[in-house]
Amino acid sequence: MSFELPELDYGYDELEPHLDALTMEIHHSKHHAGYTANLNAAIEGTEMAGKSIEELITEHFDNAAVRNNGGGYWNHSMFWKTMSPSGGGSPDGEISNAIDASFGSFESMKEEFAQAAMTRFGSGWAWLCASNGNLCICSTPNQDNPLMSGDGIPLLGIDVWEHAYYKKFGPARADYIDSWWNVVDWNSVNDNFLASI
Ligand code: MN3
Repeated sequence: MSFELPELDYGYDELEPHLDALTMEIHHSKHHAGYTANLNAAIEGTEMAGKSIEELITEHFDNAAVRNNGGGYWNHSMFWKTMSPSGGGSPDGEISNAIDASFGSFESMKEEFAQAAMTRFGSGWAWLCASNGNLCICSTPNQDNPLMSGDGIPLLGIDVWEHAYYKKFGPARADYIDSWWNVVDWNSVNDNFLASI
């Protein structure tokens, strides 16, 4: 069994003007496709073939090809699912209550999340996670994620590799983060939260 590049639920241009179509196309059809192909190459013909992506990235963390490409596969698959042309605004439902309980307010959570994304040196991700009944924020380098370390179950993540924003925003990572909130699909984040508890 091999992994397939997941299709997006929207067109490359449908997150405009917040995320540009060219970046979306390259990010999905080149970067994510590359992680997918390299992951398949790393596991083909080994005892790892047939394992779930979660099993691969947690049980074979010490295998650099699986860690990097499996992480890239998992992280981007979640990233696309938690964005939508109809996204943005503020959450409601269970995830909203959980955010208020853990951070005091939605605005406080956004500030802490943006800080984690801004201070991730070099390439990586910032995450909103569920952990032991609370929500928490962290960041990881490269294509690592909190599943690998057991630090939490990711509910939402932002890719802060330069390939995610440089064409439109140049070095202005803060502007990319500001813009990205406009496409976050809180219904999807809420679904991830409900699945985590
Ligand atoms: Mn990426």
